[in-house]
Amino acid sequence: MGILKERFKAKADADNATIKELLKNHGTKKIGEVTLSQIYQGMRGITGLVSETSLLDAQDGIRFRGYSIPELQAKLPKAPNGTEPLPEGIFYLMLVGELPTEEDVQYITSVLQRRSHVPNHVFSVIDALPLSTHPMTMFVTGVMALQTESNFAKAYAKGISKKDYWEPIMDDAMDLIARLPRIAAYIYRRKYKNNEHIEPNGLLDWAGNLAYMMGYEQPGFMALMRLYMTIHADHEGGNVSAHATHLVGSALSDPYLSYAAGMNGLAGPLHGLANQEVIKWIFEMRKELGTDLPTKEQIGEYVKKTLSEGKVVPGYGHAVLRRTDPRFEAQMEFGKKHMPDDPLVQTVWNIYEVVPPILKSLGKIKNPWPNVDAHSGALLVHYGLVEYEFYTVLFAVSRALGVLANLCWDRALGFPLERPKSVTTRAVKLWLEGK
Ligand code: NMX
Ligand code: MLT
Repeated sequence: MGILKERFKAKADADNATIKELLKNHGTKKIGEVTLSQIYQGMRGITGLVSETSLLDAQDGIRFRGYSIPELQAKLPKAPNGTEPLPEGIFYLMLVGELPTEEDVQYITSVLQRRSHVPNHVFSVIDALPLSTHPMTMFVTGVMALQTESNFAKAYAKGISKKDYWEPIMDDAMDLIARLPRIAAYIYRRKYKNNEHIEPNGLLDWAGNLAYMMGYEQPGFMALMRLYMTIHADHEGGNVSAHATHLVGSALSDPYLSYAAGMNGLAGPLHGLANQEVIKWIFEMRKELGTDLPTKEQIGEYVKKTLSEGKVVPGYGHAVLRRTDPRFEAQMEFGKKHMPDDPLVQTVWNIYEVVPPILKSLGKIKNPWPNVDAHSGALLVHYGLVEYEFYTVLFAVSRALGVLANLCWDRALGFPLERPKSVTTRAVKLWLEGK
């Protein structure tokens, strides 16, 4: 057993004891009330899940095991001469519950390097799809093809005991995380770079290697990938991709099946696909207005037009947050440092000034502020990554860290099959009539 497994097991044993005690003493305490509106309105505000890796506060934003994004930027180990945290560190933090040392992060990097081989049949399956296929469809198809490698599925078929589930789940999680950059880069090079592929660089960290295999070797882009992979990793348990992964995992579907389910959710425009929608929307605006740097007045008119056509303003609003997303702020800081004069980045900042008052004035939108997706694309375009349909794949690679760390926890804590109760409107009416 490696150090990661040892430390995870020790933490899981301690947490299991805590939870047992907690439920023994407080198991019947009410944690909230559910109104009729809530069950018709996306279960917003209902506390119904446990996710140990991160916690989202409407005002404070996301905290990973108690640490905010600026704190993690300061405290997590960085690549040699690097400025941004290595995402291996946030993965360790989510799994073990403590900040990693430089050595811990190097250990994770080396494990991921060792496990990164992708079998050929995965590339054959991706190659069988037409080039016009959306990159997220190629990505999830590649992950499904990789399911042949699941340790958990094999162990379950052999009759593994419940108490040992967590171990092959963690092996699958590490294998899958290790292999995703190769699959993502393969899709990128196949679809956009003439099918000319770049072999992995065994000396690079996980995010640096992704950038390298995609063909982006600039230090700025590598730094961006490390930041990007860190800040997109997790957003507590109720978002669509985390919740879907957790739900499917609760049927003891292995991590490949569960993660693929989650990423099918990430591919929706109200969730992770919003990052492509933002850049598509800005490119369309620039084309329609015939300028690369629209004025704030022009942006305002374009926003009103978008709303009048019954469409959402992509990158704005959130189901939980009621402030500017700290992940947007982290990217804005990166932009100020690396590319303050880039017209697209400046447009994102101008949109940030124009959109919130317009959305507020509508009266119905609970959060008029930008989310993570409002900024990410502009930074990628700056380094030449203009193929916006690919952006959600990058989000998906990062989100693997959070949802797969969660699956390890789900099995280590022995969480059962998830199966909430549903009702029909007829049943609701009868209930209201007292029948
Ligand atoms: N533009 C226009 N209308 C909006 C927006 C927006 N950006 N955000 C919310 N609304 C509307 C929403 O469609 C709803 O309208 P209606 O009552 O007619 O159905 C109304 O405002 C109330 O919605 P909220 O309660 O404020 O938001 P909700 O929690 O339902 O949805 C989002 C949250 C994120 C789905 C929503 O804000 C949205 O569609 N935003 C644009 C898409 C986006 O940026 N998604 C990315 C989220 C982050 N991520 O990566 O996952
Ligand atoms: C996320 O990162 O998952 C999004 O912000 C959506 C959410 O938290 O609901």
